[in-house]
Amino acid sequence: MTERLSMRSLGQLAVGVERFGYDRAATTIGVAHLGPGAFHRAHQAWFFDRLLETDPRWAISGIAPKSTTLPDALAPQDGLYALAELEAVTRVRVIGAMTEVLAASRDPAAVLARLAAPATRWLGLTVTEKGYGLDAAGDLDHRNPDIAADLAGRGQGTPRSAVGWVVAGLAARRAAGHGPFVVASCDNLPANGRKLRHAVMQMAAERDAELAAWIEGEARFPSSMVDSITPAADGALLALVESRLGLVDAAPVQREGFVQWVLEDDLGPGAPDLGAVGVTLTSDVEGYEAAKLRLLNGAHSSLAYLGLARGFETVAEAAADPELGALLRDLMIIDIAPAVRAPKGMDVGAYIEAILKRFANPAIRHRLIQIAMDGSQKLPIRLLATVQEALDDGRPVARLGLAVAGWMAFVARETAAGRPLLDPLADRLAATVSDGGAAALLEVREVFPARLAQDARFRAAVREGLNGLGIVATA
Ligand code: CS2
Repeated sequence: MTERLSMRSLGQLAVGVERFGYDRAATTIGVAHLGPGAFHRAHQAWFFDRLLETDPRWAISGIAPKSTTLPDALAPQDGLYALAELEAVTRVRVIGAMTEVLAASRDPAAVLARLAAPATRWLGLTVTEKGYGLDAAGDLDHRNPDIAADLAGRGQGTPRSAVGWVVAGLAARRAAGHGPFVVASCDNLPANGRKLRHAVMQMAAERDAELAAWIEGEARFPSSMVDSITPAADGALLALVESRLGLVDAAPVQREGFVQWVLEDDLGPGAPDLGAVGVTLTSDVEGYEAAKLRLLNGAHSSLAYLGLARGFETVAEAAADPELGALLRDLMIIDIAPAVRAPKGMDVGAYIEAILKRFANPAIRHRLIQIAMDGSQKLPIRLLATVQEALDDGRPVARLGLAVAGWMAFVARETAAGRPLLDPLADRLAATVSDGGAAALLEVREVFPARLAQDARFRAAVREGLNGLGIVATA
């Protein structure tokens, strides 16, 4: 029986497996992270693992806001896990940075103590677009049950939302006489730091005006752009890692070799020196965000829905299809790129070619259905803003309309097949297509603002797109 990866079995690691070189026992936890899922553990934790080689203050406490699955998987492993970088040559590294994993639903007091600890100087979040509980205007969505409960609770009881935990942590720090931690959103939202700050201020103001004033004056919420294609773990990864380590890892992660973190250069004194481990610190995060969210993520979502409609399973398969590949290239170069205010010095053409090469990576099995989830949250950010700007500029939107129609057809197809939609608006979307067909989704205002939905040029492009996908649409 192969032994489990842990600090005790680390000495049995197979020869040639990369691992952290620092003395883990000499580190202290300086980072708390809400949402320690695959992306955090493959991306930010990899940077902090490298920083720990020279600065022991930045070990991570992973805080699972709702589930106990990951804490239970990592506890027997002392928080250790393997990261596989899948390229022509696959590299595997044991990451030691996560020295604590907490389940907020099981031990809220431990979570609050960690957030309030003087040594905790950084609170990261990867809770996905839906995890912030914001409405289309970027305000706290009072219809979100976790947000509503935390607003009503006014700080009493255990937080239920990510924003609630940020406020509770800051309140505890203020009460203890400590300064705030840096609050670093690492999700695919434009101006993620500003959006999170706004949400935290709204919730804090409901709780205590003086707390809100303190947060406003003292706390920093840098925006960031994060990028690395990180497919969900699968059986192949578990087998690969066991064969490489010679040990069993119940919670490995995998990603491509490319990894980028662009962080707003507003971290304040005492922050981790992330620039020393390859993080780009800049005042122009917005340009990097626009390029990545609209070009990479916009292309990803378009490929997911149009690829699934053609029966493809992975990004590489769909991108290799001659017709889809040509459409994707034109969509990026002709339709999306003109709407992207890229950062100074970025060669957008080269950036697009690099993305297409990354999509074609044969070592990565990135399932389209993973990208297709949460479309109601992703589409406005990744495609609809680009559509509106194209319409305002008088540019054609046929391909963009087809991509949007791809999502609508996906919702209709999954609903007709009785397969559950993974989307915070799942019930609403299923009911809408059941009553009015795919085209009726244009009336879902949480996704399609009225100005866009009522634009005849956009409606025609979507209608054409649906017809091209075999869905007769007259609306
Ligand atoms: C993907 C992203 O699942 C998805 O929605 O588009 O996770 C994508 O892989 C990352 O943003 C790449 O950095």
